[in-house]
Amino acid sequence: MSREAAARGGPPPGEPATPPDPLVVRSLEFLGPMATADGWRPTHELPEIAFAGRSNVGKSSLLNALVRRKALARVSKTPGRTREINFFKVNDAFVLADLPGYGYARISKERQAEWRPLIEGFLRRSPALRGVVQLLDVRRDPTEDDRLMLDLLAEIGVPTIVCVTKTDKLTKAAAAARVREIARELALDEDQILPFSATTGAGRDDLAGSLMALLAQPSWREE
Ligand SMILES: Nc1nc2c(ncn2[C@@H]2O[C@H](COP(=O)(O)OP(=O)(O)OP(=O)(O)O)[C@@H](O)[C@H]2O)c(=O)[nH]1
Ligand SMILES: [Mg+2]
Repeated sequence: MSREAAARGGPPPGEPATPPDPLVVRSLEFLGPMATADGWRPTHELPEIAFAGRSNVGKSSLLNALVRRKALARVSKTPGRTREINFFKVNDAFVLADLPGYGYARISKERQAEWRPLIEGFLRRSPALRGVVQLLDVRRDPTEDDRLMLDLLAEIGVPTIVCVTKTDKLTKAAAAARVREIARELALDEDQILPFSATTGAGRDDLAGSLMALLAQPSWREE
């Protein structure tokens, strides 16, 4: 907005007002990885938000889009590679945790089940955890692992935001139809699901706004 427009209290007639960015990133720091349920993890006093989803669903890409960095979190062409929980501190105010992806079909059953103790241990024991963003691919039906994960989140009682990724792969109408379908399959309300694309940035500000609102609430663990 120009200085003149600001002085008038708004944009010129006919020009849409740009809403303020809910998350302006001033500083970012990689805090390190947690590799096992009882292993090292960064200690801090800040609230944490974790990002969960099937391998290759786009967790690292979503994190990068959220903080507007090209390569904060590693984006893999080879799914199933991230075996640790990676922690990133934002604005000295909160911490984002990139969880390892689950359910990659081409790794052994044994390694497929590896995610459970690490992710479950983290979710149950991290004192600062304030919420989880659960990612689902807009083009796919939720898998058995997705349901296990959502059941686990519900059982623990952590506030959860469901985000459908890669909406750029479908037309607007097809994406909206898929959101309705996924909501029906998971018995969720349609407006509990946030559409997102790391490629176009669609949904980035909505997600950022939801996260800031979540972070502003008292921890559900202390209720
Ligand atoms: N078109 C499109 N491609 C995407 C989007 N998000 C991620 N991808 C692609 O999907 C692949 C996997 O993305 P990642 O962000 O590495 O997925 P991840 O969930 O972190 O995967 P793991 O770490 O293996 O669990 C990459 O090739 C990305 O470029 C999106 O919004 N649109
Ligand atoms: Mg990743």
